[in-house]
Amino acid sequence: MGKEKKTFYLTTAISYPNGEPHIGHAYEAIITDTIARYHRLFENNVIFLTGTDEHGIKMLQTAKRLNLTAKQLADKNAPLFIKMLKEVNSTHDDFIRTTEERHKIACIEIWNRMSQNDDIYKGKYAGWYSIRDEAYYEEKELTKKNGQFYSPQGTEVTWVEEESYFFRLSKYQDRLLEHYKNNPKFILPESRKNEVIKFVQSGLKDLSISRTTFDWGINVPNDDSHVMYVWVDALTNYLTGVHFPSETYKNYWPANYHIIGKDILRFHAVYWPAFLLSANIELPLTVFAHGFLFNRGVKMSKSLGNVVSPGELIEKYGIDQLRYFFLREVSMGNDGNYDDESISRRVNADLANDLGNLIQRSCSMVQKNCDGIIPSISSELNDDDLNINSNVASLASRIEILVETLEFNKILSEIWEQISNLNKYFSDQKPWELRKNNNERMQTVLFITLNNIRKIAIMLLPVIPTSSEKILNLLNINDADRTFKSITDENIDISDNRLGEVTPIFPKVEISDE
Ligand code: ME8
Repeated sequence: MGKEKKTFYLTTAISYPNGEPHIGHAYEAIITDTIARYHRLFENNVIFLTGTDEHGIKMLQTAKRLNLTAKQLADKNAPLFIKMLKEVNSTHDDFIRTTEERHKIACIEIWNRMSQNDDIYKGKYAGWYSIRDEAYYEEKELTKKNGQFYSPQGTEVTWVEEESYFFRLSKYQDRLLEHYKNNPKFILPESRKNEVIKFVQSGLKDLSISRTTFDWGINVPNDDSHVMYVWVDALTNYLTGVHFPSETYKNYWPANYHIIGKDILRFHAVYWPAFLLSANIELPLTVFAHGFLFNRGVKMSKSLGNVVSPGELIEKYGIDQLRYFFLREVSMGNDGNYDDESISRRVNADLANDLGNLIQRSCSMVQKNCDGIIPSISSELNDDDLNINSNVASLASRIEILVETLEFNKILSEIWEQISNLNKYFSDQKPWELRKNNNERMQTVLFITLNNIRKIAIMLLPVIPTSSEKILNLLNINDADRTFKSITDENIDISDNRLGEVTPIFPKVEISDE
């Protein structure tokens, strides 16, 4: 029996399909997909869930404006999210739509469990609500401009008064604070943790968790006049995705990571763990809040006319190029910027020049001088050979550590440091001169270069999957030898492999002078 696989469950937020997917949705899918791919490469048993959040008043209002029912709007837009995921090369295992029957069953179950724990009571809600955020706010959190109140996210709020079921959130204040203290990785990055702790310390009020003034949602058990608050419904998707309430959900639960944007941290780090504590379900291990992406420092908005669809960027640069750019340029947890110049610069300098040229130059030499067959080590290894080998190989364990903390920009800068060392090795050894006077040494240098390119391509599989596959195909590497373990496996010998056709893997992009 081999080593038992560790299960690894991770999720994105589920998107509101009240419009088309935007670059923020694509960014979140790319990050989460990269984590999932690394863990599969580490041979863990991964489940990666994503989907759409289809209930609530925001969906209903947009649908009305478009003369559609909310369900028609969801049916029209959910496929666009599925298409976007395909375009970014996402390897999610499941796509959940909250209008599915399986999800209703999970929501009713969690509601009943919270109710059985005496945490739900009927009352009357009178307070502020933001439809854009689908969130309740206290007046002290709002700002007033020209007679209109705005939420901390800058969205309009309206006054709501209606009968509502309440969840005893206040009861969980101390247990939440204790959980944050005892589980330092529950909220990441560290920089966002304090804002959550402060919010909870400032005193939690019970939360309104049902609505009566519209019916687009999941009915409250035994009371058809109420639908569940959309966030109770939405958060429960993470349980539905692993077949809750069937006991088998425990095969994957607790989730390892909920990957979400910084604007919805309160729901995930305060409300969600409180619901779970009430329903006596284990808490997820980490809620990671990523930053927002801006186009030249400006938030995308229809009124500014600067909305770029993920599809447009992918068409222009290629998906691996975009995945590389976001993961390299944006430090996880911080906001990030994108614009044509910075994407082109990264693609040309890092992918086309540093990595692409190295592959092109070394493989062309094998093509021309070794009949297209990777040579073997034919001379004694010297210090230069041993150094580059050990530097590249030691990256593997570094990456395993950096994947834990999701530091993708560090992973990539360390990989590129070694790509640069390998370029230097290749230039210093001058195999084109060795060809004339020391064929054995030339063969050794070519072997070492290609073998380290192989290792680097495996480390990059999760980030630039299609291009890494191309590199590994070029080197004729078996499918079974494309795991993380094979990076340091001494038994893998690529000499005698016949190279595929040597063509540029990363075309250069034109830099516009706009
Ligand atoms: O919030 N940059 O859905 P959503 C980066 N349905 N990420 C961004 C972004 C940007 N410019 N704009 C949005 C919802 N996001 C709820 C979630 S989960 C149980 C329910 C992120 O479609 C945002 O932070 O508004 C969120 O994580 C995700 O995109 C979906 O946002």
